[in-house]
Amino acid sequence: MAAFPDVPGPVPFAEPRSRTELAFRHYRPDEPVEGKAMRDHLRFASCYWHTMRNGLADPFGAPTAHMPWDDGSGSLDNAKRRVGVFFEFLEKCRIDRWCFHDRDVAPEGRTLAESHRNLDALVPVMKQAQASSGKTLLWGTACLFAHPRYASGAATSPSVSVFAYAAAQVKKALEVTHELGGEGYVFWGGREGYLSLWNTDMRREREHLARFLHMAVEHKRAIGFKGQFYIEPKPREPSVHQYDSDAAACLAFLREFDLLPHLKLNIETNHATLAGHTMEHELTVARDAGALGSIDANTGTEHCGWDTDEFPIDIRLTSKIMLIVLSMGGFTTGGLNFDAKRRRESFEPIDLFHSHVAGMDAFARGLKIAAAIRADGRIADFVARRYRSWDSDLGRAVEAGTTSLVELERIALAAPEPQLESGRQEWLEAIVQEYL
Ligand code: XUL
Ligand code: CO
Repeated sequence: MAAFPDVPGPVPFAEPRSRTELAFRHYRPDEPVEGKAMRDHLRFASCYWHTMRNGLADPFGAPTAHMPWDDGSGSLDNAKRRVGVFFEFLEKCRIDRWCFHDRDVAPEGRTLAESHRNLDALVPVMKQAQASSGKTLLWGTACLFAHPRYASGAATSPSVSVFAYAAAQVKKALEVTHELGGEGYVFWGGREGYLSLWNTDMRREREHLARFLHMAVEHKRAIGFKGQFYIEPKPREPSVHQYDSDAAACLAFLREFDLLPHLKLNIETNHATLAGHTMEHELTVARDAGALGSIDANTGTEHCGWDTDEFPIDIRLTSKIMLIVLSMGGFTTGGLNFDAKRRRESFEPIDLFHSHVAGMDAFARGLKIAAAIRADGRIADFVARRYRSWDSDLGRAVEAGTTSLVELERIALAAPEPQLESGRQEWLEAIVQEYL
């Protein structure tokens, strides 16, 4: 029996101003933009945790989501049934990829061995679902933050036994991701930080986290997993401070511990907001280091201070994101994973469709707007012109490191007062506005 009887087949396509309730108005998977199909630019993924496992509870109230397919038990049968529902959703929503945590798909057992067995029982079911649908795994990960044993961290726990447990969990999750043909694997350190420095040895904890990641790199090699590793920056919530607090902090950490060749960044919009940055700042920092790998596509309520994981439906945001993605030549292993949940009041199963379709259409528009801004060319030309003095002999000498303060003093003493040109910010913003 279909889990979503109200959506009989794949969500239809409609004209932008059509009154059809559920339809794609802008996303056309096969339509080319800059010579590449939209689906290959956007590489959408839906995440198992929000789509299948989030009952929409909040810190003040019970779950509200209607999930008629879910009996609420922690049984393997229930877990297996959810896989079918999820893949029916992916199919009908025209989403090509998915992401999961180990504990989203299989219940935590009473022992680690039992948890491993539970996961093993789900692997053939997920494999079969992928094979028969053609859907693929964008990335897998391990949940190292929900269970009470991780209250003080996983790879940064004061207890080496907890560290070992987390290592075992990651080993297994890596193997399962490999088995499912995953294109990547994410490390998000929800508890890898501290609640108080009074009880924390930060130096040791950061070194332990680096050791942990190096061991994961070694195990990846050992099992022949070719997927991309990502680290996902987030400053706080649940911790007061997380060691992977923003893109720049992640890059510094990776460089300090010789991990930069092995990990790229998975940047999430709402995490950028919590870090006090814009999404385009975080993406630019990562891109310029050659480390922009993938995106958790969501948004938050500005100034609210919580990771509200809302669907990204603002075309100004999606256009800015796609400008940066296009500027680096597109994703390779990464994609746009909707790490997003419906609002607590949008509790009907069909709201899963409305939310994803709205996000997908917003990104389809963002992609087209970004391509139009690039074709217009005025913004890129302006930026290139703004730096043109650096293309002179003097500029090249500074950039190449072949001059000195002594020589620059000689030049500056002989030159007239430097003249600046306008930054034209409002003119540039008005150009963007024309395309929105
Ligand atoms: C939490 C978050 C995670 C990671 C994967 O804020 O974003 O869901 O994406 O663990
Ligand atoms: Co995320």
